[in-house]
Amino acid sequence: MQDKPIAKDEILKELEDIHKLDYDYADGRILGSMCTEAHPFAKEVYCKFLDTNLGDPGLFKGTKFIENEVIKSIGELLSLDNAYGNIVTGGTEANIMAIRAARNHARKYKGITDGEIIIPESAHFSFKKAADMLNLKIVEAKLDENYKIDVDALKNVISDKTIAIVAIAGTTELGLIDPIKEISEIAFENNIYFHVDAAFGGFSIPFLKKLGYDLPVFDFSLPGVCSITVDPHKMGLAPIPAGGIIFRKEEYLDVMAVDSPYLTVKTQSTIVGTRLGASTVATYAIMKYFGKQGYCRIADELMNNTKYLYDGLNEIGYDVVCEPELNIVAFNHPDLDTNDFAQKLEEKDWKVSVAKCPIAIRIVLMNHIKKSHLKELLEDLKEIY
Ligand code: 0PR
Repeated sequence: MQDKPIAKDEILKELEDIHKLDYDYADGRILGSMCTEAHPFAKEVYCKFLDTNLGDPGLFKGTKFIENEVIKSIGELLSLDNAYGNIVTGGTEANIMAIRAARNHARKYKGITDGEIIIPESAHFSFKKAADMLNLKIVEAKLDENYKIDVDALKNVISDKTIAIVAIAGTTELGLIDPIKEISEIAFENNIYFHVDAAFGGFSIPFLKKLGYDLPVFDFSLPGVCSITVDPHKMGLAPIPAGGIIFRKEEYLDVMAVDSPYLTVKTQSTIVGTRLGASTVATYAIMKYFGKQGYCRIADELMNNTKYLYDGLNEIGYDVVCEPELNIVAFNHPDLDTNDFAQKLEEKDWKVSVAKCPIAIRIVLMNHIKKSHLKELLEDLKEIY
């Protein structure tokens, strides 16, 4: 740090220049992100609540009330009347909380001290962090030919040490929904904690179903489901950092509680102590602002764009990995190696990401990618072909 203060204008000028290194969602070039530009109204609300700290809720009773309301609303969206949980920093923290709840619950009620979690090969890497931090062993459940959990393979890896089973509603790479109903039954019968990672799909599947899209049930209406991750900062169009963890029962929060003697509350169950209230309030505001109708409109629009890209790719002759269930399309060039293909797209200034399972270019059709961008992309893809 320099000795003397610097004038605001000078600092702002410097920051503006540095900010130019960042890609802008509005350019429509970011094709592999699950985040998007937050709605201007959400940003406006965010700024008003920047000083609030949900880590000491007795001091911020209004903001804590809003967190409870958001959890209630998301819970209702997921067919749960009395939801418990928190708005956290993202899907990673939400998944770690779910696994921590499962581990502590199994330790307390089943005496399991060297637990295992069963996750699909398609699971987000946040579960690897969870297992590492919580000293758990990962057991992978194989996928079937459609890149979804193979239920029989899953049954075979359940053991006395299994403290949680994880399934995904909207996989990171392909946007697919695992056979959650079948897995819920298995988890329920075996009295095993079942967590659904709907970080991506949680804010679109309920709306698409409402519109009549034929998508499987994935929520708390299935008795085996104990918790669901659903991220406002992905398909919810809320500003970062806004992940959501919803628990069916309060006891899952209770088993994680530690004493917090000098706070305005006696215990704390979240991982993070001092917690920003702004993104939670912005989530509340944007959910009210859109309502179910608004989210239905957005989800439908994004699926239309997805179909447009899917059809366009097939028309040119690209190998599309699977028919999209949600707004992600993964594909390969019939001849080129995927990384070389990605390089060609990078040269044309498209920011793509490469999926690993299977290896393919993956495009997440978020709100910032408009039809006009897709037209441009398809033109470039025609050229590369
Ligand atoms: N669960 C699923 C199913 C996810 O896809 C992700 C993130 C997470 C959990 C973790 O969420 P947080 O990143 O909020 O902790 N999926 C994307 C990914 O890792 C996130 C992402 C977002 C990646 C923007 C790139 C990007 O530009 O691929």
